[in-house]
Amino acid sequence: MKYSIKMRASKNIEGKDHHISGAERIIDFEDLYETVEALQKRALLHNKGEPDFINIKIEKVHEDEMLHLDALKTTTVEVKTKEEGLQYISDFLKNKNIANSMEIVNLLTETSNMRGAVLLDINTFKRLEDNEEKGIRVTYMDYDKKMCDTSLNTKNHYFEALALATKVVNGPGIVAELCISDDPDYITGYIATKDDGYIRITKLKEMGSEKGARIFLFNGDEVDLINLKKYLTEQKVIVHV
Ligand code: WAQ
Ligand code: MG
Repeated sequence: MKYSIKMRASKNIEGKDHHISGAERIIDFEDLYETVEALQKRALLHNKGEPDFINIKIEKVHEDEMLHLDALKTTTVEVKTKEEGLQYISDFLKNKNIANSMEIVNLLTETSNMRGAVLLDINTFKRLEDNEEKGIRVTYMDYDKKMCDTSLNTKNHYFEALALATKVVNGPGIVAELCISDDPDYITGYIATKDDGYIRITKLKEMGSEKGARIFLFNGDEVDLINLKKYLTEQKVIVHV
C-alpha cells in the first residue's frame, strides 16, 4: 500500500501569505514516518525563513489509481550567465513556432511567490489558472523507487523537478514547461517538452534571489483544459527511471 504526502509551508508578511516550501511524495507505508519527519524539517529549516503555517496531508493511494510514466531523458545546457540561459529558452520557444517567446521569458522572470504554476494559453496569451495568486499546483507524483535517502531533509532539486516535469508534459494540451527555482541557493532551471525531454540550463538567475516560477504552456481546447486541470491536480503518477 502506498501513501501520498503533500507538504506546504508559508509565512505571513504584513498580512500576506508568502510561499516558503512545498513537496509531493507517493511512498510505501514503511517509509511514511521518516518521510513526514524529513518534510517537516524541510519546512521548518528552509532558508526562505521560519514558517507560520505548515500543512502536511497524508492519504492512502491505491495501485489501480496510478498512471505509470517513463522519466523524460535529461540533457544539460551549460551557460555562463543568466542572460545566456534565458536567451536559450527564448530561442527554443521561437524554434517551436511559439509566438511571444520573449514575453513568455519575461513572464517567467517577473513572476514569483506562487505556490503553483502559471498555466498560459500560447494562442491567446491568457492565463488559465482558477486562482492567479496561487497558480495551479501539480500533486501526486513520485518515483517507482527511492531516489535518495528519505530521512534527509535536504531536497534533491533535480529528482523532484524531473518527476514533476514528466507528469506535466504528459498532460493533455501541454506544449512545454519552464522553471526557475525560488530557492535562493539554486540557480539551475529547465525547459521540458515531451519530445525534447528535460533540458537543464545551468544558470537562470543570480545566486541569492528568492524569485522563481513555473510556466506550463498550453495549446488545446476547452475539453483539454478541463482534463488537464483534473490530471495535474488529481491523477496519481509513478515515474519510472
Ligand atoms: N506544482 C506547480 N508549481 C509548483 C510546484 C508544483 N507542485 N512546486 C513548485 N511550483 C512552482 C512555485 O511557483 C514555485 O515558486 C516554483 O515553481 C519553483 O519551485 O535539473 O526547486 O520547488 O537541477 O523552488 C529545478 C531543478 C528545481 C533543475 C526547481 O523549484 C535541475 C525548484 P521550486
Ligand atoms: Mg522552492
